[in-house]
Amino acid sequence: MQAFGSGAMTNSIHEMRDADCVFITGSNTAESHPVISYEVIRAARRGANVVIVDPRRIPLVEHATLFLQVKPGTDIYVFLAMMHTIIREGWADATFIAERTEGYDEFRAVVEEYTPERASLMSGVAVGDIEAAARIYALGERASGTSIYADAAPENGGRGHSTILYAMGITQRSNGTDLVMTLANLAMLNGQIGKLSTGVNPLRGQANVQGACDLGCLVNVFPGYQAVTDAEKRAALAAAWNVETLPGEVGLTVVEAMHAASEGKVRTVYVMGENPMMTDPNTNHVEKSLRGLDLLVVQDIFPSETAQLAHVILPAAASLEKDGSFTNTERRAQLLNPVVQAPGEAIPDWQITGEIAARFDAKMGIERESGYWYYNSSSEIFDELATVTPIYRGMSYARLAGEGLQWPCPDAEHPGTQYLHAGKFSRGRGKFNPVHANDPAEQPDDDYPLILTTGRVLYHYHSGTMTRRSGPLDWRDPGGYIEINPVDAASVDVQDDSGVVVESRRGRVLARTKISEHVPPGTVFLAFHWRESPANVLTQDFKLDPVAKIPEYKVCAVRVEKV
Ligand SMILES: Nc1nc2c(c(=O)[nH]1)N[C@H]1C(S)=C(S)[C@@H](COP(=O)(O)OP(=O)(O)OC[C@H]3O[C@@H](n4cnc5c(=O)[nH]c(N)nc54)[C@H](O)[C@@H]3O)O[C@H]1N2
Ligand SMILES: Nc1nc2c(c(=O)[nH]1)N[C@H]1C(S)=C(S)[C@@H](COP(=O)(O)OP(=O)(O)OC[C@H]3O[C@@H](n4cnc5c(=O)[nH]c(N)nc54)[C@H](O)[C@@H]3O)O[C@H]1N2
Ligand SMILES: [Mo]
Repeated sequence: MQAFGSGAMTNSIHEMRDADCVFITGSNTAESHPVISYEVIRAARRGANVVIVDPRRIPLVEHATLFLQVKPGTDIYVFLAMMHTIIREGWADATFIAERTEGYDEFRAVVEEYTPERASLMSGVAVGDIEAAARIYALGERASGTSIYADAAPENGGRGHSTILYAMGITQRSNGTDLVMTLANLAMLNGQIGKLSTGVNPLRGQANVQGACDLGCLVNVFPGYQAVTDAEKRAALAAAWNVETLPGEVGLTVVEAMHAASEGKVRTVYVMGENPMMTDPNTNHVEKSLRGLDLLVVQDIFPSETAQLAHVILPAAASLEKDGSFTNTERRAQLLNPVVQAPGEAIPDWQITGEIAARFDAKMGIERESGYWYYNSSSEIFDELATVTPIYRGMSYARLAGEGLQWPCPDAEHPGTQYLHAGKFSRGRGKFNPVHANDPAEQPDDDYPLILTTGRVLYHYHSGTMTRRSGPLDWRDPGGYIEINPVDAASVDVQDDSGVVVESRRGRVLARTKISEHVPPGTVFLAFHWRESPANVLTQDFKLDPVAKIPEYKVCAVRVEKV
């Protein structure tokens, strides 16, 4: 948003297969986005270079032409050194920088300080690999074959198309915002944006997380990313919704709300489709916060760990039991159709919310006309969304039938937008943000000598409320293990499948070991799916990213001991 004026995947999924270089960092694409990883493998088979920067030897490394195995939390030195090299070698796209961007000189002065030698010392990656990654990405070099893009031909300047994919390894960090801006800088430096098979592509997680953000399920914006602090936008929305005023203060993010609850400043929490007892950082603190509330409401499809603490549980229908729309990672809104009946008293979330809102109205003497509050169907809600959300304005259920539409889609004739920033950035000129390196908030020391990194595995989903009820998935991956390098296993004196205690400054969990060369020495990996070995008992919530307020799930310090 700060660099380009729009915070979403710039390009589309199917374009990846035609890229000349795919640069992946902080995304375990084959396990977290398997279908998207097929596009990466297609690109590799067609001769593209696949460059991966990640602390773990993830499955897609098998298809990579270059793998930079960084120490957790040190990738920013590598990105800065890549840009240092690109400028030094004259590989930058001077025309693009001059015509389409601003802030270059200040940015360049910062990058000057980050040599490949310094990055190598910090990250453990060889200087030659950093320089090779810089060249391949900047010039869009292929491993073999010729580009399908005419502007990549040698007689036309010869720069191939490079695309960046990233996910939680970049954002779940105490300097996550800086890291995202660094990747945006990298793309602009080489003009690798605003064209097919290029861009900066955050792979979104939950099926409808992009849609939830687009609709204003964030603490600082109304639908369509209209700032709550913008008085003009607030007034326009108040008029559309037929109310006198709308709140203009930015709210609390999830982790901030848990802190406010433990300080007694938040007294009621209404949780809808989240399981913070498993997925928020520092579980012991979360539990204390939730237990101290006057009222905890949990609206879920299953009795989750969080629901166990609730005063009121509202049973919701699952995604396959209701209609509605999902907006996926490539900004594509698609219709959802019920295929099974909801069990028992479960009803769709919008109807539960509508029933509650109607009761507030009733208290104030306002009678509802029909349906759930003001709505009779999810399609009516969508129509209202379209009227108040410029990027969705041209959409309706009728138009979403079939393949759906990609925003921005400003009017009823607009075909939707496959890739953003063609010719011009959403904010006008792209902005280079000068960003310095920063280290993780918690570093290993004598008491807690190992780095714990957390994340996902292919067969399970988050807190496991859904996937761990499935026999076949449990058979494929029964879980509860921590990945540890043979070197560290030897120093802790454990074999494969030994019982260990993993302890951080926040708490301790029991786990089984899985000895693996996929993690480098000094780093252990624990997925956060296992209620018997809950990773978030260990993670820290004291230092958040200053802008996004995301916790540093990817780096904290632990010790491992045999039991
Ligand atoms: N099977 C499965 N798929 C899922 C999910 C699931 O639970 N299960 N969840 C969905 C959701 S909501 C999301 S957000 C996505 C998340 O998708 P990903 O972000 O791909 O998932 P993570 O396992 O968190 O992996 C992050 C990657 O970052 C790497 N990493 C760790 N530390 C660092 C670092 O310091 N620097 C860099 N550059 N990389 C680092 C890890 O080794 C890992 O490869 O997955 C979605 N897909
Ligand atoms: N250590 C560590 N922690 C992490 C992460 C990490 O990488 N490491 N990743 C973070 C990320 S990216 C994410 S997205 C979060 C995920 O965190 P959560 O969203 O808390 O995890 P889920 O298990 O997906 O929980 C969703 C809940 O919604 C319920 N549910 C499913 N469908 C519906 C529905 O239609 N309606 C309602 N009302 N409920 C429904 C499920 O049963 C479940 O209880 O975890 C975060 N936590
Ligand atoms: Mo996520």
